[in-house]
Amino acid sequence: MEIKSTFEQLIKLYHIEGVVTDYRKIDSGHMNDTYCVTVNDTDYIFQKVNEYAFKKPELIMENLHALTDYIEFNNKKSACKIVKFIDNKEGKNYTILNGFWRICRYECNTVTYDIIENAEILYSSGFAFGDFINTLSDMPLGSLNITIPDFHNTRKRLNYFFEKVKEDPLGRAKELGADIEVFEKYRDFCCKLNDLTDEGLLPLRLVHNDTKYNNILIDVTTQKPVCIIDLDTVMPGLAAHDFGDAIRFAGNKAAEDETELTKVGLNMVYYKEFTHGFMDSAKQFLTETEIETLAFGAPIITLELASRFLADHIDGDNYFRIHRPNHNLERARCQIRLAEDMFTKLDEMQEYLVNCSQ
Ligand code: GN1
Ligand code: MG
Repeated sequence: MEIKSTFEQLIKLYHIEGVVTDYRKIDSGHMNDTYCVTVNDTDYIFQKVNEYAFKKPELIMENLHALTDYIEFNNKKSACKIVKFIDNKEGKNYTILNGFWRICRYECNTVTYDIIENAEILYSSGFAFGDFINTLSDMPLGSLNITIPDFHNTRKRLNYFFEKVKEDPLGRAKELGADIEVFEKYRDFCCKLNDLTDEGLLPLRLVHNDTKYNNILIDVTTQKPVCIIDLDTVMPGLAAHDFGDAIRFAGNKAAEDETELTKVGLNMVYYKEFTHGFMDSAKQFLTETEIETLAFGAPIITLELASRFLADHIDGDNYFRIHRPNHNLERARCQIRLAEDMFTKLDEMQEYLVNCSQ
């Protein structure tokens, strides 16, 4: 069925008056299908949740209710707001109609960035992501559903990767010896956060778990964050995952899938701006051990993602949406290159973090 007629049917199920006058697909994000849909003169975001990645999407939507209720009832003042989906006529924040849909108002005058051109805008986003964890710090861990089990369990992610290498269903792994070796080399290192958590040295917190820079809507005029989006994986996790993933994305000199690997690397100016902002909101609650883990959280989460991209390539690209052949392989190689560059800068990263924590 034509997508426009799905939109037309959907709005009838909501308190949205008018007709669909325009729509366009928004191509950022590797999971969900996102559209900007204009109904008369008002823009909305219509999003179809990926049911391959999220086996029970209603759990996400329950979490979103719980998060907004928590923030509203407790009158939490945060640095920026979080995305809120509209209720349909039945009072539900999602609708099943040729898929699992949710709708929110489009935030006017905002943009998202895949690559950052100006380091100065990173301070406030770092602050916003740190503040997000702080805002939820009193919410009981058990009040949210687990939407993807073991989401940032790096040890399990690597075990799965090596299983896929062994299985090699499409014969793709046998040509990837040099890439696979990287994961053998860093496997123990990558389990450091698992080890510290198992030893009870790191607290679990409600964290965002997907702190890509394009998951913050930035005001076009002020260049300040307005709204944190993509709350699908807010679950108990580690501060180092949120910090590390944000650095992985915003700190990279190049795009996440850059194929010219000499362009890829950690920009320390970006790193410092983001870190300064993050620590200004997070140092009040982070433990000393957590602060010690933030810097190496960056290469760990970067290699974890590289292993996920590469496992998906080996498996036939079932999970991450690709835009060209070998796209997941290119993404994986870019992330490996980035992690290797981070390793050469770890001392400097750590030193800066310690300065910010004082
Ligand atoms: C996916 O949905 P999106 O594109 O924001 C993925 C993240 C990865 C990211 C890499 C549910 O995020 O874990 O870090 O791609 N989300 C899920 O760009 O797997
Ligand atoms: Mg996402």
